[in-house]
Amino acid sequence: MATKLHNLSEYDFNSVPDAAGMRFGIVVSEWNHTITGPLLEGAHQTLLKHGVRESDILVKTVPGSFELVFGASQMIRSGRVDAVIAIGCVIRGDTPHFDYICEGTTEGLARLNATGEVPVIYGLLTCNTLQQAQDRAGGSLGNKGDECAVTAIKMVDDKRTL
Ligand code: DLZ
Repeated sequence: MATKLHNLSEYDFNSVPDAAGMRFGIVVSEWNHTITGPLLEGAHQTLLKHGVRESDILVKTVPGSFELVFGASQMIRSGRVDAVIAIGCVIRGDTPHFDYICEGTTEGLARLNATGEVPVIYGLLTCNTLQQAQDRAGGSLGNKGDECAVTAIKMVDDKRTL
């Protein structure tokens, strides 16, 4: 896809609704924490920048990306969040494991999105190399966490205005 043509952290600040009063959950994978840490930080800071209160951001860690679906589902069931951002990073290895984790996680998050009341934002990096992940976690292509936070705010606003 064309992330190379688009910096993940660049957006029109004024096009993002005021997020004061909105509540967000961030579920983040411990696997590849050198990548998911900066993604979490990006999402967190961007939410604050748009008026979200610190106390309205709930952060939970899960062991790996495959567990993001369950983590997001639990956050939704808690009734404490208006949107969930799921953050993970899968890096291709020598076996087909990569494909199964990517597929299972993506399918699970999509299912939550389609059937639920709460939007789930897709912050899963699926990379062939560590360098590709670093480029998207605050490196040369920006930070996917920033993009996810902006998307989450827009989705909560959309839901309120629809
Ligand atoms: C097992 C595994 C592997 C090999 N690679 C990754 C990865 O690159 N990124 C990631 O988030 N998780 C990985 N995992 C862990 C799985 O997501 C999951 O936690 C385990 O299979 C247990 O369900």
